[in-house]
Amino acid sequence: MSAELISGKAVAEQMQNEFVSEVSELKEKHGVQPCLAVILVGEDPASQVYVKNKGIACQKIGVKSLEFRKPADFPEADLIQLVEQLNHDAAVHGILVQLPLPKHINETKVLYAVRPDKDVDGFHPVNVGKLMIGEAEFLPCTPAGIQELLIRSGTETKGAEVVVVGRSNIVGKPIAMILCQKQKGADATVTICHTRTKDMKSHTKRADILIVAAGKPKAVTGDMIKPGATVIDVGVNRLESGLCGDVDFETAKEVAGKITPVPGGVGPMTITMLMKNTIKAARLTLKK
Ligand code: L34
Repeated sequence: MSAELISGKAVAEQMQNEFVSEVSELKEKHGVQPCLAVILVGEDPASQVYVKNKGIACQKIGVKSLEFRKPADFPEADLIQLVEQLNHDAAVHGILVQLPLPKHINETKVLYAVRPDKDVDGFHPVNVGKLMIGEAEFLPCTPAGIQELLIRSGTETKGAEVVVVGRSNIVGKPIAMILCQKQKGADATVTICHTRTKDMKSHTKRADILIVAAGKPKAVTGDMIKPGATVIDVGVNRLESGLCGDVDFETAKEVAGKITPVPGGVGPMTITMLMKNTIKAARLTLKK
């Protein structure tokens, strides 16, 4: 058996095409061009690729993109000052500080500094809290992209056993929270596994939907997957042999019913949901 491929790349392209007309309408009818400010501190090679891809998406859709690239030793206080300056700039609708940040900077402190109504990442504690009670304005981009892929691939989430491998604030915890909400495209029974989980396989084997954000290449292999399950691979690892996910694709695809590839799976969806949130942030200013 060979699993059906869930192409994040194709879904992303389709959604981004829809955004093009949405953005031009915002411009024509309301004179507003959505504007995203992206801050990148340091020279992490992966972050540079992701930020570049975000810029390309902005350009394609007609979102104005401002990039602030700062050296690895950029002081925390200066970073917070830059965020505050963008908070006050009415022309900026969305602010994103690319993670991870260099060690000398307190990430939490920086995330607190972003105005919640410009927090297109959904990382500010106010937005994290709203997500928890089902009132989110901005869903974090990677989890939102995962949910969209489940919906568009026709994977039933209602009543499904979802197992999430990984408990990060960016992916594991928020996707678990999203999928257990009493809402369309959710309503699942969710288990979160992590590095201290006993007998990981006993959990992953039960999953109708297995979401892997372990941060470890090929951490999940075919023998850990329930036959016919939908497998979402969130990992992007740069090995000498090229990019690979946190799922061992070769063995997994023989067991899974549907599976996302790396690259071309969740990554492009993360960027697409960022575009969605940025457009939404621009719309929100019209109501004020
Ligand atoms: N603040 N930091 C903040 N917001 C985010 O939403 C992110 N994330 C994660 C890392 N740090 C962040 C991203 O943007 C991960 N992430 C991300 C974005 C884009 C891609 C992957 C992860 C992506 O474009 N992936 C391509 C492959 C690109 C490559 O590495 O060559 C793919 O097809 O998967």
